[in-house]
Amino acid sequence: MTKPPLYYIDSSFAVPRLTDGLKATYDLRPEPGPGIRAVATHGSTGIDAATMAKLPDLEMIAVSAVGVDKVDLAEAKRRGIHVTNTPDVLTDDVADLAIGLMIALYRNIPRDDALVRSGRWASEGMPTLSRRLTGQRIGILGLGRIGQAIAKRAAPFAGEIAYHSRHPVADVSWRYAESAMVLAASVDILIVATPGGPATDKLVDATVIDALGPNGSLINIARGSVVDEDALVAALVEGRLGGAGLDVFAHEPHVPAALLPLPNVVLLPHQGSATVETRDAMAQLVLDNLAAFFAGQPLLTPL
Ligand code: 8YV
Repeated sequence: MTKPPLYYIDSSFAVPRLTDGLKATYDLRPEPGPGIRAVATHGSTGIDAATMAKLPDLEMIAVSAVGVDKVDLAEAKRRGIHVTNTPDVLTDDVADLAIGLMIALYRNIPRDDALVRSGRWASEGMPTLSRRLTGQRIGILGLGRIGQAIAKRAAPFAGEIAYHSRHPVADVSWRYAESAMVLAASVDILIVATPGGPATDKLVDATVIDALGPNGSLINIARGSVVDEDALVAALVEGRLGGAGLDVFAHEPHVPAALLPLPNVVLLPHQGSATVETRDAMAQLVLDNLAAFFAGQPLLTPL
């Protein structure tokens, strides 16, 4: 049986489970063109309207990510193109990493690991003291699946859990803050867990960062676009923000050079969902959604 053509927008986020599965089942095309009914892509690459225009027969876009901010959803809707993503299977990993970034930042794990690894411990002696994480007030910006998973992990050791979302979330006991600003002004750690895209673009701006203040810390495991990165860098360099743990950036894989020497920053290369187990599960979900589409069956995780 001939393999249906598929336009695959590859990414450094890809794993063999996905690329091998796509190659085994589809005629992977390196360029868009007529006759191609489906596209597979990643959260970091998505697909824009210009590319969709080169796919006159496109009916299905399968995204290996929960975040679809790089997919032109308005154009997909206008053309009646199905879009699927990979929610739930990555929630635990992303929430775990948010906790890990908080611990790494508060306890200076990268700094102290480097001290031991470099052999400087004997000559330099004990490093300066870190800060206690237990008891800190934690604010979560965006209380969706990932935000709620973070809150449940942090609640046993946090002084308080508070959040801001567009609307209060039913059946949660945590304090609701009316805005990102109000939330930032009332917590010690602000964790960004919102979707990316126009609705959240630079939601964490200079005023929110200043409200968090010199004793505050920012954790971002969502999208770089949600934070005004220039304002963040300036606040960290000038000491107006106490610290940051960042897994995402405005222009990945490029990271502002001013961040690199700062001791009060932990930097990761977009690792939220980057475990063997989760990326395999995401890949399988992409493959299963594509198989359902071509079989004329209901899609597993349509937007
Ligand atoms: C990567 C992510 O974007 O799920 C998301 O939204 O940010 C990550 O999983 C990547 O697309 C994984 O393939």
